[in-house]
Amino acid sequence: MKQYLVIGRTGAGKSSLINHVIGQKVTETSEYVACTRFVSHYILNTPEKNICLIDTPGLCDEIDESYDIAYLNQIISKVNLNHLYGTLYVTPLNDYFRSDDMRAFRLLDSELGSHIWANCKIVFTFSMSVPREEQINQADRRIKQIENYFSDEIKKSCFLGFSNYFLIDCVKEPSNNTLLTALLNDASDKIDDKYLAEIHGTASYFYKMSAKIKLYHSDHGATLVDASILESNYINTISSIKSVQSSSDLTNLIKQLEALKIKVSRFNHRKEKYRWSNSLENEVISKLKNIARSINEKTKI
Ligand SMILES: Nc1nc2c(ncn2[C@@H]2O[C@H](COP(=O)(O)OP(=O)(O)O)[C@@H](O)[C@H]2O)c(=O)[nH]1
Ligand SMILES: [Mg+2]
Repeated sequence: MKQYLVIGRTGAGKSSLINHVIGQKVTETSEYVACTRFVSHYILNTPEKNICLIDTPGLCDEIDESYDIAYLNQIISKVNLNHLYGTLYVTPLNDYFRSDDMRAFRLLDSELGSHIWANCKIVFTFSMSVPREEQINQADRRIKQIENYFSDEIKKSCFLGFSNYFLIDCVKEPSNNTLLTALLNDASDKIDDKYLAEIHGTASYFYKMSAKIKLYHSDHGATLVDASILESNYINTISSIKSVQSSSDLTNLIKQLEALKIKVSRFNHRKEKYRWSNSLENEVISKLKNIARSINEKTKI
């Protein structure tokens, strides 16, 4: 079953959205108070497919900040994060990108792990509160702000953009079922064979380098012991690359390679072009990030 984690500020319309997608009132909503205090799973069964939407309490609201860690721990203990199919980030279209949203992104990224962004859709609620002709521009503007925020401020994150966006109004346009249809047919997580071949092809770099490390380690300031540890790290990477099948695998791989880059960056060849961290970045990481971006672009509606 495809499981989606539904996140966003209190009052963004997360619980309303879940009721809207499920087609009946399964979870409480409130105009005035943060009424969702617990993480809850809601399942929709259709004859062909099932989906599960996971409602969460809003992070970084005006109430006591100490709640955030308790809420995050609740998510960690109640949700099998490795089995998430995607994330729905819910935000009102008639709002702006606030500092508490930024803090929520930082906390989610550091506490739940970057892989929650692997197939992340942004759902703009309250869409009918914005004139129709301005809706798309407003949505595009906010998506840009969030994407820039990640690239400028949460540099270590594996967030590579939203895979889809939706304009919904749970109150004024309750019969719109575009989101439900998209969730039932969501296959954006499986990578096309064309991209898979490019991703798997990057393994050749690690075959080549695992042989070179032991030959040239002293030019890089690495001992023979360092070199054998790195050699096995590089060889292990080959199997991680070969097993990539989905967008979330790709996100995890990029994360693993970023960690490897940090590890090898303490070895410094005097010529910049030979530095292991530079070649890893230029020959592999940036290529994989571009592939991930193209995959995201392609699945946008
Ligand atoms: N007009 C309008 N009101 C909405 C929409 N989504 C939620 N609301 C209202 O906003 C309030 C907060 O919604 P709720 O689902 O409890 O937000 P949550 O805290 O994110 O779960 C409720 O009064 C909802 O009726 C929407 O798309 N349009
Ligand atoms: Mg709620």
